[in-house]
Amino acid sequence: MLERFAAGDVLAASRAMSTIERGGEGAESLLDALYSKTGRAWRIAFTGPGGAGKSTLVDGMIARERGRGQTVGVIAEDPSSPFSGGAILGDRVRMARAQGDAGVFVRSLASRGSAHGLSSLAGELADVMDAFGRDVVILESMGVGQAEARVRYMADCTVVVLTPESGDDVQTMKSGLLEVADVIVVNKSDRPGADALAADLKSVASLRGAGLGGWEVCIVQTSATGGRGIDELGEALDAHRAHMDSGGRREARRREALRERTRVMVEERAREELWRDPTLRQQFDAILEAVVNGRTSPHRAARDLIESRRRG
Ligand SMILES: Nc1nc2c(ncn2[C@@H]2O[C@H](COP(=O)(O)OP(=O)(O)O)[C@@H](O)[C@H]2O)c(=O)[nH]1
Ligand SMILES: [Mg+2]
Repeated sequence: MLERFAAGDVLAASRAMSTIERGGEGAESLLDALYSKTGRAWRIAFTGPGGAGKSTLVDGMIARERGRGQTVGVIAEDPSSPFSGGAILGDRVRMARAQGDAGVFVRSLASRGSAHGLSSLAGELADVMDAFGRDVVILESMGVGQAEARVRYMADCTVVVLTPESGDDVQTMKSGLLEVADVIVVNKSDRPGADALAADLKSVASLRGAGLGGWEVCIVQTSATGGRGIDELGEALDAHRAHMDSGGRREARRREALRERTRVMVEERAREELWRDPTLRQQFDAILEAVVNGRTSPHRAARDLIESRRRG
């Protein structure tokens, strides 16, 4: 399978992704084997509330990338994702897609309803797309909020999509948004309130100035269904990419992301290993009785348990 994968066989890539989705040891050994082939693709994450227009915008970006000869992989954590493959920007691309454009590879995952938004599975599928040789990998995930801090580690560029309807929510999480977003899109700008929201975001962004990596969040207004602002969004993404490509910023961000990913894996394994120990589980049950009966506190119980384990 790896041979056919390396030869660009789409069926092999699709199988590889199914293996990853099943998880377990099969998924791990495959990811181990593919890892050295990753790192070439440019990754862009689109996040925002359901119905904000993410898929429609991604569609526009697919068309843009195809128009300049880039191959695209899309991972959508949204079972209802309706990708037409560039219906907005031109018939040429749509036609190409209709005839089975091999340069666009879309994988939808049924949302796992995870609190983390874009799950680690999506990141691993992005690795597969990357190893498969896609030039650009686009991730679409639902939800905006605190949990989306994780999105920062998923991609080279994070696009947060909002609409005039998200106005009130935006007020409460404005600073959090500015922390994770490289580009904020105010979509559905054909509706009332869009200009005010965009102006508000712009003033907050400029007050805040450049954030991590010396980039000031870029605010773009679009009307995705009407095709308005799509070029501006594309230009903002290009500008961000050019920024990241200089001064070693891209490498620095990837290093940060890999540190986070690896850290999470070490913690998960440590936790699993801990609870696999039957002695510990017995001790836990016993000490829990003492906690319930008020003879010791949860803090003390935890301290004693770990201490006795350390002593062996
Ligand atoms: N009025 C208006 N509707 C839009 C716009 N962009 C998307 N939509 C519509 O909003 C709905 C949700 O769009 P979709 O791209 O699936 O949103 P997603 O859930 O964020 O991926 C669809 O019916 C779109 O046609 C826009 O700019 N203006
Ligand atoms: Mg969608």
